[in-house]
Amino acid sequence: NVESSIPEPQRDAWKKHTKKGFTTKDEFEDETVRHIETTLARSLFNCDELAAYSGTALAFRDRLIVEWNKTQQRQTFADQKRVYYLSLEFLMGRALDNAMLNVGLKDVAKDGLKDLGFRIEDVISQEHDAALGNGGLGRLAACFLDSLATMNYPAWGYALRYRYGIFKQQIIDGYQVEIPDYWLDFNPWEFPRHDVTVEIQFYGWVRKYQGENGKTKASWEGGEIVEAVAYDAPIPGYKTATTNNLRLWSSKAASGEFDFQKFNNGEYESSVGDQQRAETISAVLYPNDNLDRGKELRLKQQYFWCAASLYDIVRRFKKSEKAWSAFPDMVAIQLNDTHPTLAIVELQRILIDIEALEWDEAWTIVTNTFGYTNHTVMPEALEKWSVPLMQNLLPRHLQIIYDINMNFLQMVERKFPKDREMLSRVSIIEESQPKMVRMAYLATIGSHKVNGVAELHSDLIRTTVFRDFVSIYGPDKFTNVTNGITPRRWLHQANPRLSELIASKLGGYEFLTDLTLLNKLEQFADDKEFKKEWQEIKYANKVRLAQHIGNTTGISVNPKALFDIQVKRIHEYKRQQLNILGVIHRYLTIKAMSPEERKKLAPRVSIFGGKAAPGYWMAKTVIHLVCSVGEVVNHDKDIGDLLKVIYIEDYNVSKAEIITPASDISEHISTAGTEASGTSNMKFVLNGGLIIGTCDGANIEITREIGESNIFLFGNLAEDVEDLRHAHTYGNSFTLDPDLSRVFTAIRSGTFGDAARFNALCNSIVDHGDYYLVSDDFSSYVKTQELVDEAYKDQEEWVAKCIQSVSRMGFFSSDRCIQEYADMIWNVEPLVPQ
Ligand code: B1H
Ligand code: IMP
Repeated sequence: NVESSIPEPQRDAWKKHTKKGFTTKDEFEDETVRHIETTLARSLFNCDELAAYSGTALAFRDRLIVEWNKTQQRQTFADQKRVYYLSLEFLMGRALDNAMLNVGLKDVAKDGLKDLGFRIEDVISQEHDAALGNGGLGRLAACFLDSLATMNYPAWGYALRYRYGIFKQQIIDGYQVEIPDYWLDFNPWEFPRHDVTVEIQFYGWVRKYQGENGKTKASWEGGEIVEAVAYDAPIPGYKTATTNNLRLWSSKAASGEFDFQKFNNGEYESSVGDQQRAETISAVLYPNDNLDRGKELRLKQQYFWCAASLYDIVRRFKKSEKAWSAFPDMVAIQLNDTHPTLAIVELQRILIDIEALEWDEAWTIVTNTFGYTNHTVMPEALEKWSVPLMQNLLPRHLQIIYDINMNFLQMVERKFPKDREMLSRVSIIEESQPKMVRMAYLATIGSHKVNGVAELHSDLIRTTVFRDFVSIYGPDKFTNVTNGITPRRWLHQANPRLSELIASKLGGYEFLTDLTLLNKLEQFADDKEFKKEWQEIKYANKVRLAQHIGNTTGISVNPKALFDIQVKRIHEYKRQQLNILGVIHRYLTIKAMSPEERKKLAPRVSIFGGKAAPGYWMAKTVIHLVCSVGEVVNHDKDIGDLLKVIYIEDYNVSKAEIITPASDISEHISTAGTEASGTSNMKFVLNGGLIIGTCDGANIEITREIGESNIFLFGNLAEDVEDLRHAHTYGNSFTLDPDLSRVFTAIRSGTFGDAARFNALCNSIVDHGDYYLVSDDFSSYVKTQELVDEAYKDQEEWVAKCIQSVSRMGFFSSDRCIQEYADMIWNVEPLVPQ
């Protein structure tokens, strides 16, 4: 019963002309030149690298879209349960290289481009990153899309089509400067669907009326309408025909009569004003990682996106003409953090207000449909929305939230009679001034499963934020799915030579879709020849990074030195300050050494990178300190190659693909209990680098998998953090480690300039409670770094550790995560193309 706009007799003609897409070099060149000449109106005489990129991308896009169409058809015919991944962030990075590798035509493109006069690397690097995310949470969503398609799950991603992604970072005189990231000038990867639009309502009021059989009904009326337009991006699976869809919503003014009338009346400015206000909704990604600022526009973004996505999902469900009770058998919606929690309320509203279901029947459908992933326990990141704000913007939703809360609290009261404190603790509404809606509670109450993203994190949420909910619902509602990464992008694409070396030993590339096969590498950890090749590849990757550093900073670094890398968002909990204080300690120690002693040292390059949220003063101070230390150290004749301090500007996905394969040691040193998982830790180990880290997030499981002797762990444990903080605040003495004290003295005396600003950083540790326990972990950090120096001197042993670690990383594939979500939470089956 699948509809088609083409009548049966004409379909054969149609099918005859359906394109299959190129497969040979000749066909590739044909398509590329055609696009350059006709789509782009360029020629032999003015085709630059950007035009070559555009033509190549369009040729691959055509190919993807053939498979995309077939996949959508196949999924429509199969009419089975689909997964919908709702995430405000998808940090996709570049698409062309990924598309080439996934359809298995990179070599064809390489040869074809060579024929046409271009180097494939230069063409690939023309692409602007799709940077619709802040960091780990957004990149996780991107890895999940890759795994979902590769494993043939019928799955959709839903997000916003921000006109501006995460800002571009410039470092000017050692300070971060933010530049808007306008990325849509030429984006061959998206398809505007001007026929797929949804009208989204805001503000207005609720009208109560008598429905059939005398029941009171509610209807949301008035207010204003904004239109959501769909833009689709194809998501190709690796070596499969499955090509899923990422649907991004863009906002524009509804083409209603209201505007038209204003326009007719000559109120041009005001009619344009309405339009601009509408377009503002999807204009920009909020650049905060792990921080909730409670802005009205952000709430508008959330509702706009949730409502458009749900409309689409419900429409698709309705096409199969099943009973509403079958909804959860056809639809699984995963909430990536609390940002899409309004989807729960919106589905309940659709079911009771529009589809006229009874509350309980609707609520059963809703809770069986949603799953919620929590990504943080940091109090400042837990979303809360002010009740007055919500009352104004979404009056009907607020009522529904109150009803959800009342039903929930009545259930709790039955279970724990007279425990009033429990009621106020678990209420969705926080009785503050103003009252606040606690989104994590709403998400938990409205979902059938809640998961954390690493074992420690999942344990922590069960014992802290959701402690009461565990006693209310029982422990089974709360589970763990440890994060993972896609080996296609983070090994094969980023580190092609290592991937090839591994394939040569394992007899093929099957490990890219079954990462546990890496365990067969372990037998080569003592193989001299293999180790030599392994080292050569690492060295070549370091040379590549050294070139990038040279080109962008003008500083030349020795690729033979130990590369020590910390790249991630700048945040106090991630403790880049601990790293730079350790670097200063190293610098002062080298300065105090005799030339003989210096000769015994292993040269090091300390590499930092990452963005600070524009309003996060302390994070920006850390960037400034790193750059200022670099200024001094890198020009100190006593130091030479022994220590270099580098800040890599504008860290993003495509830079990560250069940086990750080049690391000897990387730093994952968050205060224990603060980093929910971390995913770059997995990427670095998978690329043959070792890590120094705290017992936090996924570091713990990485240790369990690769073995304690292959990781440099240090610092206090999560279970001791609270006592240590208490001691800082209420203890009577604060004794600073003498080494750390020496570092502070150097900073405060102006060795690195800007003493006033850096004093504040020192004071946050010495005078203001040292919330992130830098002083508590400093000495064990420094000692562990000395162990790293020692270990690096024995290269034979070091490489053996790296190989052994890589061979044991199979668990951290995002394919394994998706399998766990599919089995434990979504209950969906793959649809394998024939
Ligand atoms: C993570 C966020 C986050 N957790 C709020 N929470 C945001 C919260 O814009 N906001 O309001 C944006 C991002 N991001 C990260 O998720 C964790 O810190 C990492 O430890 C984890 O690896 C990652 C993926 O699970
Ligand atoms: P949706 O599920 O209605 O959003 O459809 C997604 C895509 O699947 C559409 O854009 C179509 O290209 C394709 N599609 C949906 N229904 C059919 C069908 O009945 N036959 C063929 N393709 C379909």
